[in-house]
Amino acid sequence: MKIINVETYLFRSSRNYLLVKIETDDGIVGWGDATLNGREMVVQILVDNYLKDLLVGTDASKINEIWQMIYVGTYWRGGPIMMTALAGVDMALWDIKGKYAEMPLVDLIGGRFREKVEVYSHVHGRNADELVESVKRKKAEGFQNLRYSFDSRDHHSDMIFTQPHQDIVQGHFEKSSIESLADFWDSRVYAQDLIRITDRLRKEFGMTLGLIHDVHGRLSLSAAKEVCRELEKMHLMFIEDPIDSKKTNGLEEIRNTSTTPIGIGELFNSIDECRALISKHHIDYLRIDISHFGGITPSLRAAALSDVFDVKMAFHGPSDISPVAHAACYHIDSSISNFGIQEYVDFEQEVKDVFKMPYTYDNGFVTINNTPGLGVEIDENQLMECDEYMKSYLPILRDMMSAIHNW
Ligand code: KDG
Ligand code: MG
Repeated sequence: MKIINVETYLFRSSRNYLLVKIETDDGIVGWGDATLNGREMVVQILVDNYLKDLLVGTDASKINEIWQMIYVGTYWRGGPIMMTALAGVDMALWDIKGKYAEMPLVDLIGGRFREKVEVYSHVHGRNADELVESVKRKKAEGFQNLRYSFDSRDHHSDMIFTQPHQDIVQGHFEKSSIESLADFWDSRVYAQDLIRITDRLRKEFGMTLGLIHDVHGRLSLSAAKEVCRELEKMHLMFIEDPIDSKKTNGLEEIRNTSTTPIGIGELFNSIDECRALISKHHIDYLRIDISHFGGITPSLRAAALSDVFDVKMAFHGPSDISPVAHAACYHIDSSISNFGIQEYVDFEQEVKDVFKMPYTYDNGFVTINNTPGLGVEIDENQLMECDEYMKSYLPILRDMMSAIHNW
């Protein structure tokens, strides 16, 4: 089962995606997702100019060995660019293995632990009333778990701080300067609004609705401690990234002062970045992104390590990684014992025209079918019809106290 070709496809189908396609000499084709929102071209260069040379001629069945050879062998290991490229390759190799074995990934990695995977969707409102209406609509679609976001208004200055809709904002396409990317933000106004709006949601919908809020690393440690303490009685499923997830030394303090569950992980690129958080149980949910963590191989290790320390998995599932990555998550979610929840996106029709999904959503749950491999069929004719890649930049938030935050 020798690799005879590695190709990348960078295109735009409602937003940008980068796919890796690997072909073997026995005619099997595997697909992986290597999309890194805002830096796609760099990942493509890495796959095309460095990884392809290493892969062609290698036995595609040796996934663990190939993974380590690339990861360790690069010497300058890790980081989002490298780990996204490696993820694209890794997913394609698992896809090949499943197709060769005529088994879906879920069976290759231990079989079904559950038939259907519980998911959460996103709701946004410009204010509390609008948010309540959005929740009602999503509940009517069957969702029992929702991540909520809202805009904040400073009543003194009348400034509105838009909390970005992280699922749909792709970034700024036109850029005149780095300053043009920055939106203003006031963490104090936001923190107060978060407490008030969460309380309103609980009053409207009771305690059984699963509520998740993504702070996106925008709070200082002391503000995050206060917010987590205040939210304790509102029983969130979890608060995501309450502080900058690259500076997690403060998490212990949050843990010691509140019982609000914490989910972190979308910015992690390797197990080295989360080993201590898991083993010290500073987080309740590990939210790694399969496309930025090096793919299926290391995600299975992270899930197993989390299981040992009683941390649950809640894979990152935004629309800026393709359905190939989402399918890989659903396979893993279906097979592991420490599954927590999965972030769900209903892709636009134009995306569904390119990617034939192996999974279906019904009443708050997703079921992955038995198509071999990852199970996503790529319609290459449709892919060729897609728009060209369009460079974009993620926004920046500039706090009134002049700190720069994640958007
Ligand atoms: O590209 C950035 C998005 O993937 C991220 O902002 C989405 O935070 C996110 C989430 O939890 O889905
Ligand atoms: Mg997030």
